[in-house]
Amino acid sequence: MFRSGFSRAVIFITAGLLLGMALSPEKGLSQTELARPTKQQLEWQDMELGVFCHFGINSFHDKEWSDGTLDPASFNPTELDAEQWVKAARDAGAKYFMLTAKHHDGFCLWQTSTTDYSVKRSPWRGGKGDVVKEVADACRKYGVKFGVYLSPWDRHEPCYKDKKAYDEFYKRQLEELLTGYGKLVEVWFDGAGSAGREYDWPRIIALVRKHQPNAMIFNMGEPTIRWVGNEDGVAPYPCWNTVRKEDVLKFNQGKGKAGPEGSVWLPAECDGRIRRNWFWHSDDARTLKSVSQLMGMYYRSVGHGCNLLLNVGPDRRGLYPEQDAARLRQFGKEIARRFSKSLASTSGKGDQLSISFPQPTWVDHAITLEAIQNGERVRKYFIEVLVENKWRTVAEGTAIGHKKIDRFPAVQTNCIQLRCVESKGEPQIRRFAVFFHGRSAKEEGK
Ligand code: FUL
Repeated sequence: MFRSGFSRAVIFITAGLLLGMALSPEKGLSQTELARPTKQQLEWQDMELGVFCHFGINSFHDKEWSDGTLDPASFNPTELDAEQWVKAARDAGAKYFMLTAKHHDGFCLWQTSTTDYSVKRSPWRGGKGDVVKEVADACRKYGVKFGVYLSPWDRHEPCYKDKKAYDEFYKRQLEELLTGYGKLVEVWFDGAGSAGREYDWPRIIALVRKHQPNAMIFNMGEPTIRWVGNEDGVAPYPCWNTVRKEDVLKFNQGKGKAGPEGSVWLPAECDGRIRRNWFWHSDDARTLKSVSQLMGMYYRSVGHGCNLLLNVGPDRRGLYPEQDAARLRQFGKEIARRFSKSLASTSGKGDQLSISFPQPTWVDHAITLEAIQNGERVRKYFIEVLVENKWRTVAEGTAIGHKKIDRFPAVQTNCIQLRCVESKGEPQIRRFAVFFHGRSAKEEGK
């Protein structure tokens, strides 16, 4: 029932019985009362960190949004190396990689049969290149999962004006991506530019389900994951995993509201950028985020139970700039330095879990995970340390969900406990782990 990451630590699990509350295994909870994730959602949430890759015709013109008129011949990366991108993502600890196969400008990074506004009409690899294939292959090689972004809004395609014709066109594009590049982890449907436009979602989603039944669907149609509501790579707290049925499609406009009583499991993804822009620009190198800023993002995305999708754009050579790749490595190292080895950890069911140390031990971080396959149960909790025989609260919160990282001022203690004071059903804690890294909890923002 418990395990320890620290041999000298003595760990006790004090189940709710300590509070005099005799708990039945499910505290009278029927299986239907709590929304639960699918197996695919669980796997997706466990990945925690992904790298987003905005690359396309815009990368060659210092543009974020172009209108579909840029000359395809200007797409000419001189040293494109998708393995360098994927290796850098892996070094950050990212478990998935999302490529913009087509952004709003309509320029396609693969050998599509639907339009010639693509790599086909570029000088790159003599017009025979396929960026999607090179990235998919690199991902397979380095054990990183692969997914695609395919913008519904298309500013180049003349048939966009004709709803029916464009729906067919878009489905053909999607089907090429769904069938030509192996397993996809996620399909990103970006709502930008599409306000007021209805696409043929039932058929679009049916295609995803048919060809890639395990892929997550981001934010449109019948989403299985939701947009967190900003592009800063951070989640509000609490960021519950469940939403009301009637809200499922509202997140696309940044309008839905998640709450603990929702009947649909719809976890959030936080998309953010390593630089100011999504695409590479010649003049934004100085906006490259520091490790400390990235850690701040991490605490407020992964640390709030969400996935972080961090964008890094390749430059005109078709490479991640050296300083961006190095930053990804440093970021990965810093996450590992702080969290790969706990002082001690435990797990179990019940309202209370504690970790005791034989000697007073410095602590300043706790990471708590719920066993969310059984629903998000905890509604309110405290983390307390025993100091001079008195319990002192060092952190408190509402949602735990997939993961909650709590930071607090360093304190020396013989015992630290997680005490859940409100829950729906018996709390089931997958892991409660404590750490010490000795920096002020104020750093990197709350
Ligand atoms: C937005 C887009 O308009 C941006 O260009 C970028 O792709 C971002 C991830 O989503 O909606």
